[in-house]
Amino acid sequence: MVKIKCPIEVLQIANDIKTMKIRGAGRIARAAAKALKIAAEKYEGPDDVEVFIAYIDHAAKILLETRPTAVSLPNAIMYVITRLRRKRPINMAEAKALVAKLSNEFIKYSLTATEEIGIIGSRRILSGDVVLTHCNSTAALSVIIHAHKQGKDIKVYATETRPKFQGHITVRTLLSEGIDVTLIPDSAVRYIMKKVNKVIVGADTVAANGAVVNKIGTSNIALAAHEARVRVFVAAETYKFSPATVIGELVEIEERDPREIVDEKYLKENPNVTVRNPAFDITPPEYIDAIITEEGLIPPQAAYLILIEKFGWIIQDYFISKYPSRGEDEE
Ligand code: RI2
Repeated sequence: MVKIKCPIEVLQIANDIKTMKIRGAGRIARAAAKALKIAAEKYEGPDDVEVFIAYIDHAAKILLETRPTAVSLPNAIMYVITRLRRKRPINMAEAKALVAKLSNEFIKYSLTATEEIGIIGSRRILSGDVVLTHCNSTAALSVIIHAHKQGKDIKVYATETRPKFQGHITVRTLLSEGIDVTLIPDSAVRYIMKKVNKVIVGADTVAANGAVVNKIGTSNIALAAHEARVRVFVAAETYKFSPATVIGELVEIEERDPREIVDEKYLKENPNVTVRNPAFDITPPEYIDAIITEEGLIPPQAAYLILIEKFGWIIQDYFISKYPSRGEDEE
């Protein structure tokens, strides 16, 4: 089949996701959906829906190869592609319009979900609460900002989040909302935990057993919170739940360039030192009190129910591709 080149704008978005110019699990998902819409608009191949779908698949593949951990990215792409395939558009105009519609639909859903999480989660924040957050999560910040807008008096500790220092973005956002915020180094978490009474973080991926994959350091925070009897809330839209984990797939943890930790000179002068830069870690469900989703506040153990409700047919497809007899109709 003819291979049509991916437009430069799509390659640019893919590169921005890879280099973290566009970052945050929700943001990269929306950017990927937008990139597919741009790909559809820029299509210059033959007037053949099958070729068009193969071209969209190719763009999707490039986007999927950018970052491996946040499932929001493949879920956003899957949202567009599976519906495009199922709908079977009869001509090019319909196919292009459908990709644009699905992309807009996903983006709107994502933005609304973040708002709803803020409203739902804010009910658990009380005046006088001292909240600790890690990295920079739009969903977690939505909870804090909603609570503040309701007139609740809250104080926030934000971790720096080495090596990329996303904590500074969190601080800027909270300050611009007029919220009392203190920046702390990641290593001060256990020391500060005495003053904290709630932890709120985001998620890149939630597994079927309720384990949460989030920015490296999250599991240390959850452990320190558990020791100090401080509640841990995770704010996560349902497209951050991973359907592949239902069939036993593991979540790949992204290892980034060591030069985000040390410079080139250090690496040259210390050839025997191995520097590792894992970007995420896994917090087991036992250390999480609740996950705040747009579908409501759930115990982490209910992740499977969300997955079946939201991705049931995709999970079914996974099973059919592995065990074809499952797809056969019963007598
Ligand atoms: P929202 C980020 O990953 C952080 O781990 C953050 O907690 C998570 O995405 C969710 O962010 P990175 O892209 O979708 O900074 O809630 O590596 O904004």
